[in-house]
Order: sequence, then C-alpha cells, then structure tokens
Amino acid sequence: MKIIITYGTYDLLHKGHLNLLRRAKELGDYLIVGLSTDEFNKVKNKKAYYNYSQRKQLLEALRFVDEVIPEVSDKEQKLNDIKKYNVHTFVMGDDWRGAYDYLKEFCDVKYLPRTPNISTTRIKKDLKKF
Ligand code: C2G
Repeated sequence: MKIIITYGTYDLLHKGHLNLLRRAKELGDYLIVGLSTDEFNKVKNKKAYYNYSQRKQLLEALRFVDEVIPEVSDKEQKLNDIKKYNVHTFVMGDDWRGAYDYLKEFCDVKYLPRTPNISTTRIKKDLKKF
C-alpha cells in the first residue's frame, strides 16, 4: 500500500486545498494529513479561524483523506512520521519547493503546483468587503 503524507493548516477549506489533497491521494492508496495544531500555528505565526478539532472534522469528511494526525512541530516530526507510517511519498504545494528536500533520502518528495487565485488570506480580505 502506497502511503502519502502532507501537512498544513487547512483553515477555511477551499478549492486550493481540495486540489492539493486530491492530487496527493492520486499518487498512492492512503493519504495522511498532518494538521497543524493551534499551538503549532502560533509557532508558524498563523492565526486559524477554525480550531484544530473543527479543521480536523472538515478534513476527515473528505473522501481523499484517510487519516488526520496532529502536526506539532516542523522538521523533526516529518522525519519521524515518514518512518512511523512507512510513507512512500511526501507531498506539499510548490510554495514549499526545496524546503523538504532533506527528506529525499527517506521517501519521494513531490511539490505540486499551487492553485492560483485562492488562499485563506484572500478569503479573509474579501470577507471584510461584504
Ligand atoms: N495550497 C495550494 N493552493 C493554494 C493554497 C494552498 O496548493 N491556493 C496548498 C499548500 O501549498 C499546502 C496545502 O495547500 O501544501 C495547505 O495549505 P496551508 O494550510 O496554507 O499550509 P501551510 O500553512 O503552508 O502549512 O509544516 C508545513 C506547514 O504546516 C504547511
């Protein structure tokens, strides 16, 4: 079974997230999403509208997603997860291109093109005009 893993905040779920998750799942048989905890978001200096439990519920409702695990740290967790879950491919959007090349000796690393013209930041900005 080819296991795929990806990580993110996935706040205000939108088509860019869905495109990423669908393409990630198409690379294998089982997709694990490392979802940033509220505490880790503070470390990433990201403020999520929905808390971890709400963001987790939304991801778990998607047919592309097989498992959601908490992302509590950056570099070291990814290496541990790859070994723990016997990951075949590590996937991120290409805004992260190069950031995870150090994982290439342990698994495939793929950076997928981001979906243009959509982001959580843009949604928040647009909502202010409502
Ligand atoms: N994404 C995308 N297209 C967009 C927006 C996001 O393909 N228009 C992808 C990102 O590249 C990322 C995933 O969707 O792979 C989740 O996006 P975020 O929640 O913004 O992820 P981020 O906060 O960058 O967290 O340690 C890794 C971090 O947790 C990544």
